[in-house]
Amino acid sequence: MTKPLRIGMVGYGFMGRAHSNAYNRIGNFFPELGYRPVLQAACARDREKLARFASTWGYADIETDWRKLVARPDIDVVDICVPNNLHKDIALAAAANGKMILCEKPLAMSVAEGEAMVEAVERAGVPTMVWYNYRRLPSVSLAKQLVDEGRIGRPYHYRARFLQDWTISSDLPQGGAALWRLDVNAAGSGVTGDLLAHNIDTAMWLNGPIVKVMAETETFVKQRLHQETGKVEPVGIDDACIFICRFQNGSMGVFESTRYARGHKALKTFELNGADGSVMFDLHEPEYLDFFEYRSKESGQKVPSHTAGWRRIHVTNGEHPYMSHWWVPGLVIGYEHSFVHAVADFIQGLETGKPAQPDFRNALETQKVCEAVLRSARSGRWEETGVAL
Ligand code: SOE
Repeated sequence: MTKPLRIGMVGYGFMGRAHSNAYNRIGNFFPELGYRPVLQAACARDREKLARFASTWGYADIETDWRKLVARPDIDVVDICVPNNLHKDIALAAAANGKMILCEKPLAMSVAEGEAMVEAVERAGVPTMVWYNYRRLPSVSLAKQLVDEGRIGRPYHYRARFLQDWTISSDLPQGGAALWRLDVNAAGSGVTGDLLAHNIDTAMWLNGPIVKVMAETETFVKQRLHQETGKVEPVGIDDACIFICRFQNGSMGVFESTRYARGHKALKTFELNGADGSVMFDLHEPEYLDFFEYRSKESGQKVPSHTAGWRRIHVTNGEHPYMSHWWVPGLVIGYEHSFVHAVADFIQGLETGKPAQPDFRNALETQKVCEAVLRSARSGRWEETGVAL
């Protein structure tokens, strides 16, 4: 018997749509799951826009006050898809009402806020998950499988980039509906929390804890019109961030993120190089994982140099992570499916009692790295992350 999982969605922006789409798809493609999301109510302040969102995606009801939404007895899961400065208060109230919580990344504005959230949900004993969706692309999950199978061997290097160009114009205001990501009071940070957090989450999932970091940040446009105050105000976010780091396993990392890489909309890549092999991923071609096998795991032998080479694995067949749920081998899926997989994993966690990751506690570790990165950019020194995975 499939049980309903009644969703209370807070927010209706880009992520509200991505998550709602995932809830709507899951029953068709993962019919074996024991819970089926029901779009019970959506919540935002603008009633007219909210009503349009609710009818587009199929929410049965609307609320204009999140405090009412999180207290409703007909809601099982609160999904937080609003600017980062609201995550903590909504999560604390949802936990106090015994709700499960799905929260957009990054977990919080700061480690202190994140710790309060972890404490609240663990005290309430409610399942949680943070939407670090890129883990759930089949090719990224395959990279994890190859690492876990020991095909990379001793890791030496990790490198990751997330490059965009949408904030270059100094005419772009900060604050308000779509542009809260430029307002430090709403976002907490710039590319570090918004883009690098994704890369850090994937990196620590694949390659273990990051223990220390050394960073540089830059804010290229120093002031912008603030849409809420109507005044030109200083820009408090990092427009670009580069950092180097050490992983606990001894490997070295290099990360770069910017919203000023002219021409790049979402160049997101990572690479892990080890003694026995390497993997490379590029979001522009999400259905591929590039793999170099130096030593065959099966034979234990070095692959002969004249046949060794980078192999493009087309991650589309039923043996690849998640793919048996979709089409026939050779046919591709994309970005939106990573969110469907996140819902599937969360539900599976409810069924098995083995919580889907990253839960709030796990996502707090990414928050610690982000905070250490920003600290290092200010201090000009190496900073310990305090990550305890
Ligand atoms: C920013 O442009 C953004 O939408 C992030 O907020 C998302 O987390 C990222 O996946 C894509 O870029």
